Amino acid sequence: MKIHILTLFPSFFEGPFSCGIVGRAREKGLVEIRTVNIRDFTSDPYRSVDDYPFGGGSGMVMKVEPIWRAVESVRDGKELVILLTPQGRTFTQKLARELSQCEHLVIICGRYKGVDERVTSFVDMELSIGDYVLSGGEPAAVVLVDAVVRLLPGAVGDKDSVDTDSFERNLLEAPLYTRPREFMGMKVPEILLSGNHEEIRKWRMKESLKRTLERRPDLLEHAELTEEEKKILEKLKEEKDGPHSCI
Ligand code: 9D3
Repeated sequence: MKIHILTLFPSFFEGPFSCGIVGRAREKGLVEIRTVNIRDFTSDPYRSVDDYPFGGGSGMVMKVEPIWRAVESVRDGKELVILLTPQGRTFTQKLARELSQCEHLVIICGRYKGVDERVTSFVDMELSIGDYVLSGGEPAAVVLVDAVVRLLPGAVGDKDSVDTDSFERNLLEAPLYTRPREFMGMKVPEILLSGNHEEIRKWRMKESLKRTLERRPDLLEHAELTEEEKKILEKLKEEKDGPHSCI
């Protein structure tokens, strides 16, 4: 996969893309990530990338021509052009999976108040990473690239840990423990020390469903549960709003 990131702050990405799974995926040649400085595509002596908004108002707007030229400079006919904007559709694990099938992603990071509306005429997709205000598209690009690159075959050592990731199944995971067996009086659940793999599997399934029901009931609407999971969930729901809560 090839990824181009169009930005006014190429150095923003030096750390995040050299470390961890993304850094290793680059070293292995699974992905080629390049930053493109939008300022290199200005044509005036001041190299201006922004200007005042027509119609007035506070703040500056990113100009359309430098962004257009920067996109043109990386086109290969296979690109999917993404604009990161708080007004885009929300990025999800499902979309990460779809984007991981693309040959070439071109990601435009906005700054200031936003980009000239005409940029949307040459982008394929507008994405947000969630309902909070960032100061630019760069941190969102780091999130998007991380979520996509770790799905590339060979990026994560243990394939299983990708498949069973909580959002791949719309379920939160069961609690995890490692040594020591006791910490400040808090003991690791006996079942996990028992060596009984079938009982451990059932315990994890129940804890996973319990957590999801308590913390993210919205996820359960999209979860595809096995018959075994459905039975456990029904029991958990009964326990939750059973006879005790009927007033
Ligand atoms: C709050 C009103 N605006 C600021 C004057 C709009 C605005 C424009 C640009 C708010 C933030 C930004 C910069 N953010 C992004 O470019 C961005 C973003 C985000 O802020 N939240 C979640 N996802 C994304 S993707 C790009």
